[in-house]
Amino acid sequence: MLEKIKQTADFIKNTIKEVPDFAVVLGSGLGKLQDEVEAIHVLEYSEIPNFPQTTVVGHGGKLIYGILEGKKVLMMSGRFHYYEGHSMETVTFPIRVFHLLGIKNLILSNASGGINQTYGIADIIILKDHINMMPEHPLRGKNIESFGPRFVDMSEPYNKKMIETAEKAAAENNINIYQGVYVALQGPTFETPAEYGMIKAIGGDMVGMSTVPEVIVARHMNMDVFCISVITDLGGPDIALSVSHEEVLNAANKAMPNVIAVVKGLVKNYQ
Ligand code: R1P
Repeated sequence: MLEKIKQTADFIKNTIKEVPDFAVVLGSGLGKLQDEVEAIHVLEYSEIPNFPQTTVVGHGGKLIYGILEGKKVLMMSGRFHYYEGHSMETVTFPIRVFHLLGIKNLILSNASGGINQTYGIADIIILKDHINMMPEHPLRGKNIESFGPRFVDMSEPYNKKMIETAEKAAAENNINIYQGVYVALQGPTFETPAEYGMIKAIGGDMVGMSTVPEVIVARHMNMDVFCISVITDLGGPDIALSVSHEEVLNAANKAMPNVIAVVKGLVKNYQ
């Protein structure tokens, strides 16, 4: 795998020829953020060696390099999920590549189901922590010391300074924003009411099927990580609301102006 990661990083390096300040991963239905980037290079995943293809609606399949708020960003429009059948190595492959490109800051985004009763549809939440309930750990197997240590500190999975910077951007734009704990499950089923009850009981504010493997691998390599989540559906132990992926995409779309304002403010002001 290491050889493949190097090969992919070399290919991207030869194209963009600069070290981006930030890598950004776009979650379900959050693709509009890419329109904010003054694109310099757009690479289809299909033309990048070793890059998997996206299979989920609402996830593009493009790597965009360009300028956002005066900063160099490499934006991944479309991510890979474990439930698609990928191994954890494949799910987190782009994060390893970002590291070899010299990128230090990672901004993630996702669509999630809200359990915290103060949340409403299309609210935006900054991840302050997570609970990993995925069936496989992305760092299982032989450790590659050049990436990071065998045992990884996770006392600050989400960078406090990035959170503060994003909070300020939200306040300046009069955007109501929360901080919450994200619970990662395998999917692809949405949660049953009893599962929502469990997530609430263990301290989760929201639930989704991505992100956490990417965070773990990024922290393994000591990257600074930030994640913003859009509440696209609501659930709870006593609430049986049906949900579809289409509704998820619609709610994500509704939240886009706020997501864009917060991410732009973060990119602009985080040093
Ligand atoms: C379900 O609608 C999909 O949306 C979320 C869930 O994890 C699942 O993949 O996608 P992202 O986490 O990629 O935003």
